[in-house]
Amino acid sequence: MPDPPIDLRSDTVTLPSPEMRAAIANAELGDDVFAGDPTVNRLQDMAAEMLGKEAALLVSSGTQGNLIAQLTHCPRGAEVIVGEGSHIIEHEAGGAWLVGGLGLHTVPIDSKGRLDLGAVRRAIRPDDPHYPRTGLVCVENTHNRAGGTVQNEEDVAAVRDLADKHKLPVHIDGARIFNAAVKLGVPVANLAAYGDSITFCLSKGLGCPIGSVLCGSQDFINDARRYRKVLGGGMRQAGIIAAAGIYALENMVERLADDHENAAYAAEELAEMPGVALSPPPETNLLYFTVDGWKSHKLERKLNDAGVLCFDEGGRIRWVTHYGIERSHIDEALDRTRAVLKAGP
Ligand code: TLP
Repeated sequence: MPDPPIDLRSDTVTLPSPEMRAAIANAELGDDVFAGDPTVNRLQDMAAEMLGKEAALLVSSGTQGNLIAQLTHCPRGAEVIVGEGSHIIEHEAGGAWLVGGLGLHTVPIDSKGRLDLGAVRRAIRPDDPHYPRTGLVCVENTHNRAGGTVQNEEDVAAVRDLADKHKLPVHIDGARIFNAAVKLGVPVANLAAYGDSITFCLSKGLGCPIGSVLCGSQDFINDARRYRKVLGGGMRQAGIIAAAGIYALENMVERLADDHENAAYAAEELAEMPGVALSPPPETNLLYFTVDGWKSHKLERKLNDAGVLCFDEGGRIRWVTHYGIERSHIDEALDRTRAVLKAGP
C-alpha cells in the first residue's frame, strides 16, 4: 500500500490537534459520576446553550446517546419510529431491542433522508390494547446513508408538527448536526429546536478523540443520567474528554465548511472519470459513488490496496472528508483512484 494511505473511511478517524491535546492536558478534573467534574459541567452548559436546550449530558458515543434517548423517552415495549436505513436501525447493534425491549418501526425516507410523513402517520399506533404503544419519532440530520444530506428547519418542523398532534416526542440523531447548520448557515439551535432531544458527536468532524452530547430538558437529562449509568457510561475524570469537546465547540465548527468544499471538489473530479456515478452528489462531508462495471466490494479492496482507505456501504463506495484531509490529499486520492479505475476490475 502506498505510504501514507489517505484515510477517507470516516470523520471518526480524526486525530486531536496539538491545541486540543494541550486543552486535554490542562483540563481541571473532578468526579463526573458525582457531577463534580468542572470541565464536564462546562461542556454540558456550553452544549445546552448552543443547542438551545435546558441541559446536556456527556456520553461516550453517538450510539450510547441515541440509546439513552430512546430509553428515556419510551416505556419498555414501546415502538420507536425510525427511517429506513437510519443509523439507529442499521449500525447500533440492535440496542433498542436488546437493552430497551423497544420495537423499531421503520418508515420510508426520501432522497434527503426525510421521513415519509404519511407513513409516519400510519405507523403511529391507535390507543388500543392490541397494539404496542408508539413512544418516539427519530430524525437523522445530516442523514448518513442518504448521502450526508441536510434537512432544513421546515423539514424538521413538519415532523415536529405531526408528532405534536399525536403527543409524541421527537429525538434528533444529530451526529453531524453541526455539518447541517454550517451548510445551511443557521445557528444549530434552529435545527435542534424541533427535537425534544438531540445527540451530536464530538468525535466526528469536530475532531475530538471521544464523546457525544445528549441535550434536552432538565427533567429529560436527569432521567438520561440514570440510563447512562445503567449502560456503564458513568465516567469519572471525564473532563479529559470534555476539554477536547470545549475546544472543538470553540474552534472546530466553522472549519466543517472546508470538509464540505473538499467533498464537493472530490465529487466533481470523480464525476469526470469514466463510469462514475455520484450517489448522490454530496451536500456535506459524505460522498457516495458507484462505478459501472465494478462490484463495490472489489473496488473497495482495490482502492484500499492503492492507499485510498474507504468503505463499501451497501453497494456504494463512501468517502468522508474531515479534519486532517487537505485538498492535496484529495488530489492524491483522486490520482490513485484514476489509476485503479484505469487498470480495471
Ligand atoms: N457513524 C459511523 C459508522 O457507525 C457508520 C460513520 O462512520 O459514519 N448517528 C449517525 C448518523 C452516525 O453516522 C453515527 C456514526 C452514529 C450515530 C454513532 O456514533 P458513534 O460511532 O459515536 O457511536
